[in-house]
Amino acid sequence: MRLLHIADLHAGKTLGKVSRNPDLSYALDQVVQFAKENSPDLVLVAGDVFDKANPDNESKELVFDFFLRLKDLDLEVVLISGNHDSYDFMRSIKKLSKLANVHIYDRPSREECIYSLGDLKVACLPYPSERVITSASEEAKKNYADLVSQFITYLASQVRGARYKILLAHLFVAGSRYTRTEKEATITQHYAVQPSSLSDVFDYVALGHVHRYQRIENAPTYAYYTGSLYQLDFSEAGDGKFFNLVLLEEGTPKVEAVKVDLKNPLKVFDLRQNEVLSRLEELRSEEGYLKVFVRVEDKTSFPLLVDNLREELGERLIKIELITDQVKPIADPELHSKLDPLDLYREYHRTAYGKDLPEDLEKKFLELLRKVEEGV
Ligand SMILES: [Mn+2]
Repeated sequence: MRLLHIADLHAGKTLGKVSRNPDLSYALDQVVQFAKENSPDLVLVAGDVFDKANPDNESKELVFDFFLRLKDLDLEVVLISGNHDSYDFMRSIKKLSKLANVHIYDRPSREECIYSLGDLKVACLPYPSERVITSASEEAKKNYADLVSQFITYLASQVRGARYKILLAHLFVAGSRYTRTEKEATITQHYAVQPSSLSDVFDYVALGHVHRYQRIENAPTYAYYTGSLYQLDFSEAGDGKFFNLVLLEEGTPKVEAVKVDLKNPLKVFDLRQNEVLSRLEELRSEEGYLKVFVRVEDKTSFPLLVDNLREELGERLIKIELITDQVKPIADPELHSKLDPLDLYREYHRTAYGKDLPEDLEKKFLELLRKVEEGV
């Protein structure tokens, strides 16, 4: 049995004013071409199909065309919602998508969670939002990660007896290395599911959510994030992009990472003000989209410099950020994003107002954070 595992398409993603749909389209062409040449039995799509809860028409057309091209190859597709997808939107296209052999699991459900194909059973865990996972459990007092773990145990019990068993899930597993584009609040430790929760009942765990390709080393089975299909924003600059071909046979599965060619690689440059002009030629010859940090020594000439860069690089220049002594860049963005949002806010409050965050403000902040989390 051969499976393709892809994740985090984020159709409708923009970078500044630039649509990334051409980048996605270019990546999906490669998935279709690979499927044509390798004839898998099934494609697993591990969530975040759309970047926004209400996808624009162009993004819908791109995704639906992808479905139809896979159908033309006689492929079955199993797809789950990610945290960027709207449960209700995914539900609204569920029945129609079935005509294209695309089987959508729009929200976590104990009743509708298993997809079967011959000897294979796929247990589906769409992004478990706190609201849904709490109401899906009899023991609402447990913490989020425990509830998700319990849900996975339930899913494992539902696939027993099948020859091949897969878990398809959109969630954050503790210890995985992430970039900054997964939506900050969903990747904090409160939401981290332990690798040990990924039951060894499953032959393979197809994960979505974290955008960097990786195997979960401490999991009791073969568990992979395949990551986003193209570099979504500058925190992913330099990252290689992949999807997996998984061969299930007796014994251990064989996993092959298939590298995706990028239409517009993202690049970050960090320049001193006085070297900008001398390096213009180099910047001009770069392909893809650019972000340029300029370390400013003389603020008065900065506007002219910006004009110059924009004129030379056109729309490939997505962002210019100036760095002065007053505003220091964050030295290690990864380190910073590992902090809990509440900790970051507390730190901000201390720096900005010189005192600790008052209790009522903390309460209000957590309330808002929860609303953002649940996409209200
Ligand atoms: Mn994502």
